[in-house]
Amino acid sequence: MFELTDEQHAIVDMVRSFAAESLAPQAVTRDETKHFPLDVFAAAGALGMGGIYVREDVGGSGLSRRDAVLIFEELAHGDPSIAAYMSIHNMVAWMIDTFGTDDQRRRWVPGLASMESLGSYCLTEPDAGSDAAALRTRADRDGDEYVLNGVKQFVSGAGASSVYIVMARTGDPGSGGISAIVVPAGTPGLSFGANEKKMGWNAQPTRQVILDNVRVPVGNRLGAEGDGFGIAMKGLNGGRINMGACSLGGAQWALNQAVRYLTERSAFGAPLIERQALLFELADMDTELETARTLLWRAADALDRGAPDRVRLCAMAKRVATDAGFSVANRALQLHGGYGYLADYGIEKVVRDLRVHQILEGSNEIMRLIIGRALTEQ
Ligand code: FAD
Ligand code: 2MC
Repeated sequence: MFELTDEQHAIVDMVRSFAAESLAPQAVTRDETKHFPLDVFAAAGALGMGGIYVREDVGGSGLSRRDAVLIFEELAHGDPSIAAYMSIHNMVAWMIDTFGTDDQRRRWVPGLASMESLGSYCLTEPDAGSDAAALRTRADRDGDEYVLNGVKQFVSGAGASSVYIVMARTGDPGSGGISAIVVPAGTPGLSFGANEKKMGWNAQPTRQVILDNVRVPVGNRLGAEGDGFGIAMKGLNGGRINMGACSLGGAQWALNQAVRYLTERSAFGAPLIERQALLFELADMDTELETARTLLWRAADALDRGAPDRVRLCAMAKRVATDAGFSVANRALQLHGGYGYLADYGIEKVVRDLRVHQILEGSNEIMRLIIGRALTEQ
């Protein structure tokens, strides 16, 4: 599990070049101008990164979760915000590929896999975040159609995406009354809120998705009526480890910058890297990232194998990797002194981008809830 295959080395090399050439150079500017780079996504899609673990008959790359975390870590070296959106997009493509009918797969997945069309995942609501099963958006049956009404909050990619997977209530209160329904862009009654002003993740839009008597065919539902919550959660297991990988990539980049900076920067007559206090700080940062990476690879492997403890391991890995990622990036900023605080160095952007990984795709408190429940249910 810890030795990369030749194929994985080749994938890492390819993504590393893509991140260095297509993501890193504009990362600071994209953050400043809030630019969501559709051309970069199309290029990533052409390289197979729009449907990483989607089956090949609909344009996917057919790779494993273990491969995916390597890819997301490399992408995040170039820009964590873009890497993280690509993770959400891949989650959407995977949900349709896995739970969709042949017709649904053929209709939506090829465009998503090529990233010519983009996907958004709509679970959270203004009054239902961590307690996702309390969601209130309704999808009421009217003949062969569902009529959707409600508001989804904090939807990444909203307004730019073509495909929205909306978790909506088709039955009783609680997790068993929820269905996952695909709402294509342009459907009458579908509109979007303002682009939220955020601390980070500025290179991707976050908006409300507003559903006002939106009619879609019943054939747009993924899986059976009432299966939606399980589908949403299964998507998030992979999303959570990808988000952990994005944290590792951003933090590893920041650590590399700190090593270089302390080597070049002198104070009190010698390069700062010669101060053992600082070298030990770097050593701790390196160790924390490697520890998180080890757990993340184990969780990805568990997901690939369908291991019984995969949910618990994905939650642990998400918690550990996103906490380590933010902490390491923040300490890398400190090690840059005042320059770390300047936008031009790119470090403060990474700190801002990684902060939200501790909150979304299940906050780190919710990860503890999942781990704690598994512990007490044994
Ligand atoms: P709340 O659930 O209100 O939680 C508030 C605080 O209480 C948190 O610290 C939480 O951890 C804690 N808490 C809650 N319940 C418990 C408990 N039982 N025990 C202990 N602590 C608890 N959602 C989507 O569906 N799609 C997206 O694309 C998406 N993108 C996002 C992008 C951004 C930039 C952001 C900020 C959010 C995004 N989200 C998205 C929403 C995100 O998943 C939620 O913000 C998150 O799940 C937390 O929900 P909440 O904000 O309602 O916080
Ligand atoms: N994988 C597979 N199945 C899962 C699961 C998981 N990770 N989590 C829950 N389920 C199943 C569970 O097994 C149960 O199935 P069944 O009814 O067959 O027994 C069902 O779902 C209901 O689960 P619970 O009884 O645990 O439901 P509860 O409401 O008590 O708690 C909780 C669920 C808190 C774990 C869930 O609401 C949660 O994960 N909340 C966090 C929300 C979240 O992650 N939001 C992210 C939004 S997306 C985002 O932020 C982006 C940036 C895209």
